[in-house]
Amino acid sequence: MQDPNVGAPAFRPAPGAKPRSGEPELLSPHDFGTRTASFGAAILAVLLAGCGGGPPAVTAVDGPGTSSIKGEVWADNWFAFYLGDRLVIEDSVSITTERSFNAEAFVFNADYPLQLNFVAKDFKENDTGLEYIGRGNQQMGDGGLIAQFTDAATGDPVAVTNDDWRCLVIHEAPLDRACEDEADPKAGVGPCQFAATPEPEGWREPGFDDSEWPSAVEHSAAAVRPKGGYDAISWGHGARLIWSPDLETQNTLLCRLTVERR
Ligand SMILES: [Ca+2]
Ligand SMILES: [Ca+2]
Repeated sequence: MQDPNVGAPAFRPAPGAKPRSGEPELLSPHDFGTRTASFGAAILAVLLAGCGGGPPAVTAVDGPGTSSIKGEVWADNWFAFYLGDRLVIEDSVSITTERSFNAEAFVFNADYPLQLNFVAKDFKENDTGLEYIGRGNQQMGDGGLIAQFTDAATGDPVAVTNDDWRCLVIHEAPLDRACEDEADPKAGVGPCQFAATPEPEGWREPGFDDSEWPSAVEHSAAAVRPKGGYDAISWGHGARLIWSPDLETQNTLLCRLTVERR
């Protein structure tokens, strides 16, 4: 068979055209600058990702209210934040994303008193409470939540997570930690029992009586081992990592705090 290149005329691609393999790529000065810039941006993105990223972009959330409040939140693995009954923001990374660790920063309007409400979830594959089921690293997984709220105009502290908050556990599994070592863990079978309850009616309302809810438990960074995004935020004003008592088996929490104007 005849080689199609034999006798073919010398080929010079138009500037910017995709080169055929084995041929030098010709770049106009404009292309060269553009490609160098995008290459630089790509390198920067990689470097930032490697460092856990810079501060998260601040999301502006529309809504009524005369005070502008900035919220910063890091959760293992996922959160939804409500002002009273109004959903302000959900963790932008799906809980089903492996290692879904990230921080969120946002600004929203509010009127005092503030009713701050979180739904916080540690990832679980199913009601066994386990993750990586059937893999070598099958485990209970652990949770953690930290948040700070400041006045967006003055930077003054408004609220931080600490043991002033009340947190109710609505999903706990496994009830026997031996479930973690089961070869074929099944929810509700053997040591893999679970306790799941619905959200109490009206719990996000300012007037809800949470006096029976346990106080949040402050956990050390050594215990929570906060990952991606946590270091991108300068936590101040006494903000603490909180959860219920058991970081591993208590998987879904409702946490609330009422803030009067200072
Ligand atoms: Ca987790
Ligand atoms: Ca867990």
